[in-house]
Amino acid sequence: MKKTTQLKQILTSKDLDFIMEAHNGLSATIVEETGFKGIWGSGLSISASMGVRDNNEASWTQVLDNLEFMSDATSIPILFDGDTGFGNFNNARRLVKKLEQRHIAGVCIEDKLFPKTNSFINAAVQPLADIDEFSGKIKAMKDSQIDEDFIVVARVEAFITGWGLEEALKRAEAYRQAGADAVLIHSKKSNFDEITSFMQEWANRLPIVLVPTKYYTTPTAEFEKVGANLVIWANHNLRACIDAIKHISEMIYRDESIVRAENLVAALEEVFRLQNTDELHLAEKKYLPTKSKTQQIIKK
Ligand code: SPV
Ligand code: MG
Repeated sequence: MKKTTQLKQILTSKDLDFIMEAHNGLSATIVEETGFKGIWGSGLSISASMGVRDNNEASWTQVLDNLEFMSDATSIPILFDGDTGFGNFNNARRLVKKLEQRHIAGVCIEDKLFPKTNSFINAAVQPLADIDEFSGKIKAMKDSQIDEDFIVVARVEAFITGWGLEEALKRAEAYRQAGADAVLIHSKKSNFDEITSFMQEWANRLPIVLVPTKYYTTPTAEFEKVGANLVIWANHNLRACIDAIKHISEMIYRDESIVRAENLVAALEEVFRLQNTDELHLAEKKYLPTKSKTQQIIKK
């Protein structure tokens, strides 16, 4: 099944589904192997793994190149964190074109201004996009997609920037009318109150996506109870890498030896397996001349 259709089904099915952050081809491969139905192409994680900030410091084509590796390595859909769409409606619709060419299943855009800042940094002073301008951007994106199943998720940042329920609902409804396939309602609170109040009023008008990074102690059953469709585990693979790399680097630095580290890291064979090295061996047998033939050519 097409990746776009897979993501559409994940979003529209009655069951609550989960997608997991990845930030390069390797982590995307592992997310798929683990059993997740989809991948979150996190802006925070991709930028952090590039050693830059989540402020659109990496150009959108640099991010796209990274996404292409993720997409090539996997067969489950990627929902890409498209930040604010990298400009106005015109940049955003070109983004859709380029994502479709790379078999990315959908994109999420947030109603803030370019260059964006991560929602958990100085959120109260972050300006929101004009509703009409952002709605036009969504319309342009939906009008430009070639695959009818390509997904555009509209992310509402009203709660993040300190606005209330009324503003969040007004924005979500405007984006629904503009053609968004789903709404991501974001909250930086450590409890689930804002989301619960939103969900009561929203009443299933469109599929809802949640990112429980800050309200992570809320039991998953609550997400189901309020009728959410998709949960994004947004950054734990990146954070796991940071801890693992720190731990091993410090150990090897102190020991001036890799003896202790050897059994604490993945075996080299596992690296080769994740790279699908066996496939190349089989292809070499099929496509490269056999040794004896090569030797004959060299002799001649
Ligand atoms: C990301 O993963 O980049 C997100 C989610 O946008 S969050 O950082 O929680 O805002
Ligand atoms: Mg992001």
